[in-house]
Order: sequence, then structure tokens, then C-alpha cells
Amino acid sequence: MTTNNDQDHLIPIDHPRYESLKYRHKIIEGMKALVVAEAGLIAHGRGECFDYMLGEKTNETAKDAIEAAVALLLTATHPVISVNGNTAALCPNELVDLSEIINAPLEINLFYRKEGRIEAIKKVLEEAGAKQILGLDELKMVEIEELSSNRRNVDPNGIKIADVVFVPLEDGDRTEALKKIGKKIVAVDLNPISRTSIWADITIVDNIVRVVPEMIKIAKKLKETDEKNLKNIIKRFDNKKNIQFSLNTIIKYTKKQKKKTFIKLKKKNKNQNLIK
Ligand code: PTJ
Repeated sequence: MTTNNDQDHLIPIDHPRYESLKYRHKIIEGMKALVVAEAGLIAHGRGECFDYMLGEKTNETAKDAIEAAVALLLTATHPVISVNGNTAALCPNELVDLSEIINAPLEINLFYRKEGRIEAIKKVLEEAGAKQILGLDELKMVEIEELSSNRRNVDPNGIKIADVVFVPLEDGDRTEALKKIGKKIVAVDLNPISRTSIWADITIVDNIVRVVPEMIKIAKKLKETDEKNLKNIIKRFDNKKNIQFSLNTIIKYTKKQKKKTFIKLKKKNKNQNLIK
């Protein structure tokens, strides 16, 4: 008998949407294991929609943002990687590798609190090789007053003292609040006009599953260069322009698809008329 748990075996590797279905499945399995919040499924769907309109690939605009992001994280005194349910389900191994390479601890910070979620995410990260995880002991957490959501509880050794916070897949409020208390923010958000995207210092408009491996690659390279070079990369980067370029990519891609679809529809109508 086929059950929901067998769904991954049903995706043939040559399926044209294999990659997308594979990550959908990770999110579904993550939700069953309490790693992903129910709302995480909806957030993923929203991300998929934007990814589709960006051509589902890492473009040059995103690569520029990734390079600047890595440079900023490497020059930070206390960089921190904030981990939520979706990111833990989608790319745990890569998050652990990035954390080691850029020397930034992983801190679990959740929007949707539910008993067992922190433990479930901790397990996933530990299985991926994480040695140190922040944000685990709720009694030791301190509050960020500027924030009213659950995310206000942060680790005193992590986000609280961080100068640069990496926040992949965020809900709107936090970036704004963290900016107000003087943190620099690197965001990953497929929606270039979300509040997070607009408030962040560096906005990477791309899918987290492609971003983190690319960050690892760039970090290995940039670690070999000097501080002056890293600072120049940061100085050259213009987030406002980068967001505009991402929006242009969506517009261009949509126009191209519109043309292609019209050609297909024309052909289809012709064939149907021939059959008649
Ligand atoms: O695990 P929790 O409790 O901390 O909750 C995590 C979610 C993601 C559910 C929570 O932060 C949330 O509700 O976020 P939002 O407000 O839905 O925003 C998530 C943003 O991430 C949206 O703008 C999506 O387009 C974007 N997004 C979704 N999937 C991806 C993505 N961006 C990059 N890569 C993705 N795979």
C-alpha cells in the first residue's frame, strides 16, 4: 500500500520538476518531524513561486550579493547564523559547513513556538555535524525589546551580542527590529520586495538551497584574501541597486515566458484546427 511516507520514492529522478519536488518533500517530512512549522509549508510555496519567476537559478545579481554577504560575515567580530525550521529542513549539512568555514555559530530562533520544535531542529543540526548550537536553553534567553514576536528571545552569546546576523527566510518584523538596535543584516529571501529584503543591509534574492553552497564556495576563496579586499567588496556593493536588478530579472523572465507561451498556444490552436 502507498502511504504519504512513501512519496519520495514516487519521484522519478528524470522528472522535469525533480529538484523542486525533492525539496517540497523535505519540507513535508520536516513538518511531520516538528522541524518545520505548518506555516513553513505556505512560506515554501511562496518562495517556489518567486523562484519560478527568477528562472530557478542563481543569477549574477544574486552572486554579487552572495560575495558581499560573505565578505561582511568574514569581517564581523561576532557573526551569527540564525536557523529556523525551513532552513534546517532544506540544507542542514550546508549550514553546518558554512558555520565552520566563516566561524559563525548557529542559533535556533523560531517564529512559531511549539513544544518539541527546538529539540527536533537541534537533532537535525547535530546529525549534520553541528558541535555547538545556540538558542537551546529557553531559561537563558534574553529579550530584544524592539521585537514583539517569539523571535525576541535570543541567546546572550549569539544574536544578542552579534554585529552581523545572517537571517535566511524571515518574516517581516525581525530585520527591522535588529536594524534598530544596530545590527547588520544579511537576508536570503526569494521575494525581493518583502520587508526583510528592503530592510536588510545585504539581500540575497535566491533560493536558500543554492545560496548556502555558493556561500561556502566563495568563503573558501575569500578567506585567503586580506581584510582590505573584503572591505572593498562590501564598499562596492549597493543593496538598493541589487534589489532593482532582481526585480528586472523577474520582469524580463516573465516577458520572455509570455512570448514563449503565446507561441505554444498559437501552435496548439493551429493543430486543433487541423484536427477539426
Ligand atoms: O521555523 P519558524 O517558526 O521560525 O518559521 C519560519 C517561517 C519561514 C515559516 C516564518 O519565518 C515565516 O512565516 O516567514 P514568511 O513571512 O512566510 O517569510 C518567508 C520568506 O521566505 C518569504 O518571503 C518567501 O518568499 C521566502 N522563501 C521561502 N522559501 C524560500 C524563501 N527564500 C529563499 N529560499 C527559499 N527556499
